[in-house]
Amino acid sequence: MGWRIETMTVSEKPARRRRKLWIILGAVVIAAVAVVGSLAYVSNRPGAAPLPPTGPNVTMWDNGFCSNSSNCGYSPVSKNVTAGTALTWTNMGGKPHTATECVSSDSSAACPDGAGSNTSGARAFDSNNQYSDGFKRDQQFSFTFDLAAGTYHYYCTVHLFMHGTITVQA
Ligand SMILES: [Cu+2]
Repeated sequence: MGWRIETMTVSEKPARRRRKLWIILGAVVIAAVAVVGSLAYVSNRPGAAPLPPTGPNVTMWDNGFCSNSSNCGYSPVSKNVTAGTALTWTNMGGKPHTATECVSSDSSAACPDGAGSNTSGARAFDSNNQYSDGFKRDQQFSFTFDLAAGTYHYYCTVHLFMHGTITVQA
């Protein structure tokens, strides 16, 4: 009699405990998938580009994340200036960004349209010369466009999908 009771408690308890462990494990997996999924959603959700600033200015923006061209970039993307104008980029986002002029050795991901009007092979402007790892919120970078008329492509070396152009007019 005592022997039968002992086998029952020994054989039933671990099975119930194992089922409970599987339920807990399942809940943990579901919670982890939910957390990863919502993080992926938040980091990839599109944001609205701010209105372009007035004057010779370009805003760099992001919505706290910068994962594709729909949630960060330059505003305006294309800017016209007359030759000799000093143009200022201001980072209004939460991520570091750069304004790096395209040269022919850049990858097609960074500069899909090539180097544009810069045929020298050396960058006409690059904010990395002033801020080595991109400049941060409220920091600024200026460059005086004493360049030949034409369109100059640039990108962000931190986020290769951030593209912009400055067109210098005589
Ligand atoms: Cu960037």
